[in-house]
Amino acid sequence: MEVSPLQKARMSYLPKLPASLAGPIEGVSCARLEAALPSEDRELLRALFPRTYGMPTVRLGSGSADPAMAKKRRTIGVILSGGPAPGGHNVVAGIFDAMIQANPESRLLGFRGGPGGLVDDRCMDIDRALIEAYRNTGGFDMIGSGRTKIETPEQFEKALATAKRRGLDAVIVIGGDDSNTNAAVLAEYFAARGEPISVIGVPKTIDGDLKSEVIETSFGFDTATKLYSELAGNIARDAASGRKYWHFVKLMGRSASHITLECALQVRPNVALISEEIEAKKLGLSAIVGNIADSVAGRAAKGENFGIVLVPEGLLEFIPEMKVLIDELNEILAADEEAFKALSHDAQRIAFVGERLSHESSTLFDHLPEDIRAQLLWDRDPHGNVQFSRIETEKLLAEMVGRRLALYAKQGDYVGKWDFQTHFLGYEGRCAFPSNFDADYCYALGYTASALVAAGLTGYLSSVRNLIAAASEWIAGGVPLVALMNIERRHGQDKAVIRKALVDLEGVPFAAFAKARDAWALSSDYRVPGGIQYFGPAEVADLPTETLRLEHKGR
Ligand code: FBP
Repeated sequence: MEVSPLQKARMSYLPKLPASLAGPIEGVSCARLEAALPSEDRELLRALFPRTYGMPTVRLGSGSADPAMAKKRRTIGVILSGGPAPGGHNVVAGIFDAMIQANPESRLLGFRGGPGGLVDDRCMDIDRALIEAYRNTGGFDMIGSGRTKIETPEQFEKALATAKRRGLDAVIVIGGDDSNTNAAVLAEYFAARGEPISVIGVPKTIDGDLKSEVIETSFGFDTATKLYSELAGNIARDAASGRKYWHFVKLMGRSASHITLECALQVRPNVALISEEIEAKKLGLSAIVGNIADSVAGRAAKGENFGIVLVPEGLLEFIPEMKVLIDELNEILAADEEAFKALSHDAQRIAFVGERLSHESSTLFDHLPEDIRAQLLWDRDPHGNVQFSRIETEKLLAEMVGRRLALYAKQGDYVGKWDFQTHFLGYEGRCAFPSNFDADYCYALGYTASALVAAGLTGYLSSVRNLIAAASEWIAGGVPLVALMNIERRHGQDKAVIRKALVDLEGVPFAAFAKARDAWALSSDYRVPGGIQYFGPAEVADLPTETLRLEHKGR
């Protein structure tokens, strides 16, 4: 395969490692710290995960491990799970390099197409040649990804049968909150069956919502937000050049608004909606539209009939009346799944749910444009999530703002020219070449995952922190997966899942945004971050996100 000049150049990039992992694996000690417990639903989680509940956080350091254990010949299976995120291939490279360094006879198997690959035993050998071809590249195409939820007894049996057939010592799941829920459940299942097969997770997702005290960020967030910020900055400059459009830019990130917040800090748009704030302030759709229309009218009064609005992908679910509607839809679709699936037209589907909704939700549903109503009824993903990437929230808002401005104009509160463009930035950010930060972070996470396997642990999430410092000072370790879980309603049932970390409205990144946004609403001083730099001075090429920098400042 012919590779691009950039790919060729990136092949020789050597990711940096924390000092504690730089030597041989038998020189890595594993200190068990205090027990890590979930912040809520403890009794239920203890009952569901009796063998992996209450384990300690661990820290890897320079020291000595049991050499026989560390250098054991192992077969490890790896799964890339959920949406792609830049750096996944470097995680695999980190796992591979660490296990081969410990024992050159060890073997890495890649399960194809996500967790379903383990269930159905679809796998391939990952050898050095394959690793070399994918170092520092974006994408998950080395082995593919998928979103299968492992939950039926038959799926567990099949996963175990595959693991035994392939002689696996460990399974490493590289995934987001749902995928690591799979990892937690699998670890418990193997332990309950007395099978000595480790299950270790790696925190992936561009959404940035898989984090905690010890997981400072998920990988992929850095690269994806840099790419979206570049594009949003360019769009803002185009708006200021053409002076005729308001741009409504929806940004990926299923539920949490971390991506939107980071892009706002980078670009300084006229409006950026933060779903978590909207939920906390119980702002309805009408109030949100009013806020945007006020910014448009204010700018029009200065002769500036252009601007940029950033909209988080999952916004609708955080608007109180929409959340009630979506919850009701989820229950209806789960309860009457077969009857609903038998319907073949949008109009029939809309009528079907319309009859079953409460009076308030049915009134709201009726007022939404027909294409949005249809999009709200599209299939949930295998984990029960509404697929917000497919709902055109940016269009809904732009159209509603247009209607509100017409009203303002009638009242004499708006004199201006209204025209808009809509964009969705999502898929284009998930497979970019990882930034230097993500290339290093991913490699370190993979290396750490291998070291956790070598320490005989199961049910842990690989953790690398102190990420604002030089990579040599990063701290590697692991956090028990169950400590990150809570109970949530999915597919009409209560389920134990890894808790999504939403934007902290008390946190420093949000405070920085909230302080500046009133000025941004009327100003055209957009900030244009430009493209990701892979080479050049560290202050340009190795910059972490504003979110990470400000969060560290707040510690
Ligand atoms: P993960 O949580 O699996 O990392 O997925 C992230 C994401 O990119 C979301 O931001 C988005 O809503 C979703 O995947 C889209 O999923 P799909 O690739 O199935 O369309």
